[in-house]
Amino acid sequence: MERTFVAVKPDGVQRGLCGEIMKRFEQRGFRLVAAKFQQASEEHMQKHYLDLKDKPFYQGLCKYMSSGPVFAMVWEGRSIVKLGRMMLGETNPADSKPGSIRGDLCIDIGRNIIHGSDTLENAKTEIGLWFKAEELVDYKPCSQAFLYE
Ligand code: DAT
Ligand code: MG
Repeated sequence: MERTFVAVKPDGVQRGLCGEIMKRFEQRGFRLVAAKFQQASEEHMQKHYLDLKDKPFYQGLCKYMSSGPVFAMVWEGRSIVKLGRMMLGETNPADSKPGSIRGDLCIDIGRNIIHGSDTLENAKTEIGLWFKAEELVDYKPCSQAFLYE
């Protein structure tokens, strides 16, 4: 099983889309491992997006991401890093297919409502940045035998 880090961005929170986004991960069959609602500091967002530090939009992105609350989550399931990215759609909502979260729910690349880890390695780093080990809840979901052969 893999874990990935997903966060509803300030625009998604303000637009009331946390429930819709959680619903999609739940209905796919993924297991919620951790969740927290918080306003992150700009320094925290700079660490989160460190790999983009040379991009022209980096400062604005980090400022924006710390301008309001985000809903941070860890989800678990088979191949969830890849499948989660497919559920998100492309970085630019204009390139995202209908049926994907960004393709259904947003328009602008700078207001694309959701973050999801792009590699297993980044997922591990991001989960460690946002959550303490004891915040990751270990439990046995009763649906496993009906989700996986
Ligand atoms: P993703 O969120 O799909 O992983 P990313 O990691 O390349 O995309 O970039 C992080 C965020 O930065 C992205 O969700 C929105 C913003 N962003 C990316 N490219 C941008 C651009 N060309 N102009 C403005 N914002 C951009
Ligand atoms: Mg990314």
